[in-house]
Amino acid sequence: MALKYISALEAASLIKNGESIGLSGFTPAGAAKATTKELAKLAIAEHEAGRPFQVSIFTGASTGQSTDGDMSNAQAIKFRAPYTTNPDFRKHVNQNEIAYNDLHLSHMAQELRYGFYGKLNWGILEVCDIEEKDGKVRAYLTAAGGISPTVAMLAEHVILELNAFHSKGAKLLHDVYQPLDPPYRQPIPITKVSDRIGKPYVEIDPAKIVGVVECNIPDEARGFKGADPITTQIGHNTAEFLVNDMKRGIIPSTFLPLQSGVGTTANAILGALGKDKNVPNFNIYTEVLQDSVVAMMLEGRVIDASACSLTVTNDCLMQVYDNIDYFKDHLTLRQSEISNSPEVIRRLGVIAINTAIEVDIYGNANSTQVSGTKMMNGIGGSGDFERNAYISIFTCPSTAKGGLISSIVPFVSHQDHSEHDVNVIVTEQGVADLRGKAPIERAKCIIENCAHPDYKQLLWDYLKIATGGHTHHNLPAAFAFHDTLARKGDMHLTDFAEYVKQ
Ligand code: 0RQ
Repeated sequence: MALKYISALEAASLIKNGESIGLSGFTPAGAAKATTKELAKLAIAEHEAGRPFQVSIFTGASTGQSTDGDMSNAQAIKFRAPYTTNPDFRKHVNQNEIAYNDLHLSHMAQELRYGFYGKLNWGILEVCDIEEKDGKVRAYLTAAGGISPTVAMLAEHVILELNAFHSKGAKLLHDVYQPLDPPYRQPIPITKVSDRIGKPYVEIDPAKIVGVVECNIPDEARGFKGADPITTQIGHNTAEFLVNDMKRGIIPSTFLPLQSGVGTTANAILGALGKDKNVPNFNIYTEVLQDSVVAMMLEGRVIDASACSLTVTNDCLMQVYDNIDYFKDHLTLRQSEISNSPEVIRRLGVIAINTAIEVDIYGNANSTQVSGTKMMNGIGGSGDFERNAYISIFTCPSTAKGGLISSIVPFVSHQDHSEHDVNVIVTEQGVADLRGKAPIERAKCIIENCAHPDYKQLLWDYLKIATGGHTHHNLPAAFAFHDTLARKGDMHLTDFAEYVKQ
């Protein structure tokens, strides 16, 4: 059966108001983008003609400007899951215009299959190559595994974006594997980072494919700000902590695979670990591979890596494609439900390092909501990894916004990770090792080691007025830091007397 080639505009025109779309990709890496860019324009035209036009969008994680940005600016997204980093999308979510469901990334594909979100009308997959064999179409993915096999299986209609920007060599990186659903699910047979357990392509019923859109569009992943003295110090503190744990025999001398989240701090930590001569060459089992890891792989510092996406700058992506003979043996791209699988993370003993917006004195962490109400990015895979890690580490600078905000607070204003899932907190001030500590000991350890000197006394003062049983709090004053920030613009000005009857 010959596949039909259509334009991105023709593809977009097929999608109707109220329908749901599943996209390839994980972060902007490998995200289908030609069709949604046209869809955003069509939505604007529909709105100008007085007709409603909104769709639901599901992907592996976030996407780039062509989908999350342009579509949200066009008021064309009704519902979106599971993650985003786009500033335009963030603005519309925080204006309450989009129903955004922020969920653990390992859950997305299976929840679609379980039917939690109803019918999936469209699947749009970005591919680097297409083959027809044995009556099936083999679609070769580009820079990410995402939820593509699930999308291809569930969608009524499929559009393939054949993006010539990606090298066909990308197909050598993929291990496509979709587990069966309960009660038939089997153990995922990954016992080391480099294991491959699936096929290099997504198999699709050709009858579903309505068209192939040829395009040549760069990936929309952005670079991160370079390391500054604070993130560099967090990196050093984290590396030193892990080396000590290795010397004490807690981490085996062969080391354990590392996961590191997204962002400036995450990049700096990996950079510091790479430079620390006490850390042996190591493996990475993560969801998002950033530029710093690709560089370390080329140096042989990182031996094998498994990820869901190559969320790298386009220069870095080209470096991978140019050295594909090396990377095909050392780098594996997987589906998000495998890269982030609790089962595999716990089996491999992954050390998880993610960044929090704020943490409280007991170790609860907020990764997503500024001041408890404004969405930043989403939980991403941080919960998948931290909950199941060998050692669960959260990092953050001790202050934000030039010192007006303390990242260590009496009580988190939103909770993504509970104290039960957090072993260690690292700021540029130091390291709080919370393992084996009761709540009050945790509070003292965090204030002493992680809080900024400007905020230490205020936090000690809070502990003095906090009472109770096992965990001490003063509920009227628990959000005094946040309330003071909202009223006076500076957490330094917190006065507990305003909250507590003397
Ligand atoms: O704001 O952009 O206006 O300057 O938050 O903070 O310091 O640049 O740090 O790039 O490491 O991001 C938690 C957002 C940190 C990220 C978060 C403001 C700060 C700045 C960004 P500006 P930095 P980073 C894998 C794992 C959740 C998902 C996750 C994240 C902006 O790490 O998205 O871990 N994590 N996924 O000023 C108010 C505070 C603040 C604050 C920072 N306490 N109050 N604003 N900021 N702390 C990825 C995937 O799953 C795909």
